[in-house]
Amino acid sequence: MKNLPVRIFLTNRAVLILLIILWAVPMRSWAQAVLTISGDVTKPITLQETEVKSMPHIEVTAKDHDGKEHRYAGVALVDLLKQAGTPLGGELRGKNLRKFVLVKGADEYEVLFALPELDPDFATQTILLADAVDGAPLVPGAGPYRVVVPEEKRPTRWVRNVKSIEVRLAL
Ligand SMILES: Nc1nc2c(c(=O)[nH]1)N[C@H]1C(S)=C(S)[C@@H](COP(=O)(O)O)O[C@H]1N2
Ligand SMILES: [Mo]
Repeated sequence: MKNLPVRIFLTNRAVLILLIILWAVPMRSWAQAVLTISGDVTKPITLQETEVKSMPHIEVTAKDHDGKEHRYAGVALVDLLKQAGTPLGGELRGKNLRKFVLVKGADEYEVLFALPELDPDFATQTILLADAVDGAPLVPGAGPYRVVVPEEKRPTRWVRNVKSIEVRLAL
């Protein structure tokens, strides 16, 4: 009988922990990742997942790290840059050719692309911000967005968990 208060305390604590878990697990999976496009652009933007999903998507086939071909779907990186007001196409001359793009993952992993690499007036491949692979959303370790550089021989620039895209001017 002496143990009753202790037992009630432990039971309450167990219930509390259970409630926290029940609350936190869906909060994590429901949390919407945001994507920011900022820096040397005329219209910096922050996009919700629903906004990215509603943008025109294209598909590319590319060899993964595992050496197998996969079908990636997503938004062309250039379309996101366009939305934020990045100089592209005919504007890619003079000083604008010193502008570059830094794509950053949630773990701060960061890679650089030159604007002509992303612009269809220059590039022959389409570099993608993929949100699906083989018809399914990317796994949490890679998604919701991952860069796909279809023709590149190593997947080093295939940034996982992309959270921001920044345009900068080289000095
Ligand atoms: N966010 C993030 N993306 C990343 C990396 C990283 O460390 N962090 N590593 C890169 C490297 S070096 C490689 S080889 C590939 C590995 O891809 P995989 O995870 O599909 O095997 O992811 C690339 N993308
Ligand atoms: Mo790598």
